[in-house]
Amino acid sequence: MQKVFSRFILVFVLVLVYQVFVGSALVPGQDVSSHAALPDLYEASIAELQSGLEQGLFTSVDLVKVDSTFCIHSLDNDQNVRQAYFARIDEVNLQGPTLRAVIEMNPSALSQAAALDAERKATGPRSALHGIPILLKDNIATEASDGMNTTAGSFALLGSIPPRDATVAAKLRAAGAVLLGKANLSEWAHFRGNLASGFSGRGGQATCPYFPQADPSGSSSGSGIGTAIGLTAAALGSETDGSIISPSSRNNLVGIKPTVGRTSRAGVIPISVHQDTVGPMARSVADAAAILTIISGRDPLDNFTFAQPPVVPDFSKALKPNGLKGVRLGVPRLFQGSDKNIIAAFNASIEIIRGLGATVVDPAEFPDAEEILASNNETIVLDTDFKVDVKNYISGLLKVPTGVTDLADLIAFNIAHADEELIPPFYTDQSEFIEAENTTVDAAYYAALAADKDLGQTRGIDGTLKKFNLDAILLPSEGTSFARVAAAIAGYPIVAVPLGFQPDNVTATAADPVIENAPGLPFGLAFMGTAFSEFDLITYAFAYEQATHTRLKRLAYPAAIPKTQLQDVIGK
Ligand SMILES: *[C@@H]1O[C@H](CO)[C@@H](O)[C@H](O)[C@H]1NC(C)=O
Ligand SMILES: *[C@@H]1O[C@H](CO)[C@@H](O)[C@H](O)[C@H]1NC(C)=O
Ligand SMILES: *[C@@H]1O[C@H](CO)[C@@H](O)[C@H](O)[C@H]1NC(C)=O
Ligand SMILES: *[C@@H]1O[C@H](CO)[C@@H](O)[C@H](O)[C@H]1NC(C)=O
Ligand SMILES: *[C@@H]1O[C@H](CO)[C@@H](O)[C@H](O)[C@H]1NC(C)=O
Ligand SMILES: *[C@@H]1O[C@H](CO)[C@@H](O)[C@H](O)[C@H]1NC(C)=O
Ligand SMILES: CC(=O)N[C@H]1CO[C@H](CO)[C@@H](O)[C@@H]1O
Repeated sequence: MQKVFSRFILVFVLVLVYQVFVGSALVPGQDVSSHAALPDLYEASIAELQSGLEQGLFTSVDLVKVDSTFCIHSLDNDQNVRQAYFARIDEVNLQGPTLRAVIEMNPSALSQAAALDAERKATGPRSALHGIPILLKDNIATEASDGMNTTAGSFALLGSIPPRDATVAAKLRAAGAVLLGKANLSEWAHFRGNLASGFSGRGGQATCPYFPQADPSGSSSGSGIGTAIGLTAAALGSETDGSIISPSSRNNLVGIKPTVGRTSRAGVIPISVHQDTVGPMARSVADAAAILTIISGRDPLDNFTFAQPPVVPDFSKALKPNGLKGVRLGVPRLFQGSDKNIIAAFNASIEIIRGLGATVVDPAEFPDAEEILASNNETIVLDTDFKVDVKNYISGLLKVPTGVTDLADLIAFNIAHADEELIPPFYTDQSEFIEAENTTVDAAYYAALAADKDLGQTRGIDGTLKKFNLDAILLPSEGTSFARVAAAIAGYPIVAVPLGFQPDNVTATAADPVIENAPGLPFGLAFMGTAFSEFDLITYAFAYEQATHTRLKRLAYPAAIPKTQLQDVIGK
């Protein structure tokens, strides 16, 4: 009895301490007392939102209103409502810190949320995502009837009509998620040329909410920014080489880069059929796992998806707090990068992971690391694939108002619309396009493709796992571009979680046009494995996340934290 009681007191004190220190920090200057049951949208988990919806504390319409900048015109011109509607995104997207995370809101989001609210009342929720707003990277197609564009950030595809939702968008829609809008990105998923991450012609320069004018990383930049500060419950990004993992880490998130073939790419503006993959970016491993469960699976429109086992696991079942016990992880130090602050935090994480019962083999170098570092085969494959795959994507569109049909047209379009796309002084480059246009599918291409598979899989990740008898590979997810290259060319999965923040005594670099390093910028920890090992990687990442809870140890800078909360819109 005594023991139970003191445990109760302890929990009570912990909750109180959490409320005082974390709770108050999360809602600067806000009175939460009268709405204690409402989740703070900066951090609200999908489960918390779902539970609030189920209890009737708020509706999906309320969520969209808080999260949405729009619909006001068609629905209600009352000034108070207008304030609420424009709330969180409006506060930070083009005003205040001008983060430029979101390109377009879904004009149908509010009516879809209302229909989903009615359906919940009548027949209950369809899934864990019923009524939950999700932001999509602007290379993921949505039905034109919604009223949103799908452009990879380029004016060249403005007004184009896709034949249907991308399969991942259709799966979210079928699960009852609200497709909230399109996120800004590095244009063409960072394949146009040597440009700052987070820039697109249509969306402008996105920046990181952890330091003014800082590089948000990319190419899923807006998906990362928007999720980091609660402009949405979570987002989808896509990765060819680093584009989910890097912005997830830079924006203090959990990112899952699934095995190529785990999630369908049908309806996703491509770089390479051999390396592209779509995955969740979320504030917790649990949220990311819930989304991955819904978007995974075989799809007749993308035959790579038939490489996965027929039954999609429920990735939420991978959330085991003791998930690192008895696991063997290896550290390829040659790929850890050179940032001393990151390496120090990474070293500390290894001790935590050992403390959680894992064996860490350190170092566990890739046997052919030097060859991977020297190889340029990936460039040949991506350049050649892009030219073919982007033409395929465009040829499947029902309408393209600009008339572009292929890569040569895109290059010409940019020159003809230089004021919108090739903007001086920072955004004039399209060298990657020009290089890709100069490729042909030839013997050298097939040799490069075969070399990548051999280097990335057989002599890369699989070879290293086998050599050291490992379950997975552990690395910082910033400064590991070479290791990401191995996972990229292999088509293998990565799960990243928050690891730490640049300390306050770091000197901010000059803005060129964005700041590359600065105090408080987050970085992540990556778990990498063999094909279709997402379930295990999620288990490891969850155990580490639960033991550390690094995400809340530092918030975005104050101006980048939206103030509007659910209590500001409910019943208004
Ligand atoms: C696309 O953007 C244009 C211009 O901003 C807008 O008029 C249109 O409604 C959007 N949606 C579609 C499906 O074209
Ligand atoms: C998918 O289909 C294409 C063309 O139909 C074929 O060339 C390719 O080998 C197939 N890929 C897989 C992974 O089955
Ligand atoms: C990290 O750990 C490695 C291996 O134990 C060690 O060689 C290195 O000096 C450590 N670096 C930092 C910055 O702590
Ligand atoms: C491609 O990889 C093979 C095998 O490692 C290597 O011999 C070749 O030099 C690489 N080609 C390029 C262009 O890097
Ligand atoms: C095009 O490719 C050829 C042969 O691969 C190369 O010699 C030439 O320099 C390339 N041109 C450009 C503009 O990249
Ligand atoms: C910065 O602060 C860290 C502690 O956060 C300390 O270990 C490090 O030595 C400091 N570096 C400099 C250059 O002052
Ligand atoms: C939703 C939103 O704020 N979209 C904006 C994205 O950026 C472009 C370019 O500045 C604006 O025109 C959009 O209104």
